[in-house]
Amino acid sequence: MSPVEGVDRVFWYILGISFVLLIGITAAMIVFAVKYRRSKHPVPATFRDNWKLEIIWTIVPTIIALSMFAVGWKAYVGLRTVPEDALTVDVYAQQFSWIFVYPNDKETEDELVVPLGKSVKLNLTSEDVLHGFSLPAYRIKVDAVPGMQTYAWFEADKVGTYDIHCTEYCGVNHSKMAGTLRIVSEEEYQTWLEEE
Ligand SMILES: [Cu+2]
Repeated sequence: MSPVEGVDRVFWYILGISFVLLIGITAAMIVFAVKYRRSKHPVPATFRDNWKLEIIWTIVPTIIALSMFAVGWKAYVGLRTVPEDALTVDVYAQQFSWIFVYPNDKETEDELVVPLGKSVKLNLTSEDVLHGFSLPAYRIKVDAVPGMQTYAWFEADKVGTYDIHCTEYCGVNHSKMAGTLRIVSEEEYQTWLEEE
């Protein structure tokens, strides 16, 4: 399972459970409001101490929450485990652009170009303030922190162009701090890499 599938699975899993709960709770509310309305039950009944019920409504939500954690943890591990053969690109965030540095020291601004079929590891840091590297197509959102190195990775599995955003408010031109990821064929990448 790719990290993208992992993240999407958590999203749909939690959304699905939320949806079932929403429908269930709303339906129960309506049924109770109608069935136990004042005109039918003028004197309210009192219930105390129901161990069975209390155990059920403690254990069942705990299991649901833990299962969300388990599904989320699996996706998280996928996002954090970089394949060994990954191509490494250093990423420097600065007000207000992204600098990409390739293995041969080629440098680009706001444009990340990578070859199709490769895993790409991004080593992130910031030259000034806190920035956030976000690549929604690959479900990546990692802070770029001054004086610290963070990382992200993705599998470049489809030719195309994808948006990169800054997701930490970093100054007046934060909204303009965007870039593009371009996934190209291996040959195209090699030619591009050698270009001045
Ligand atoms: Cu920024």
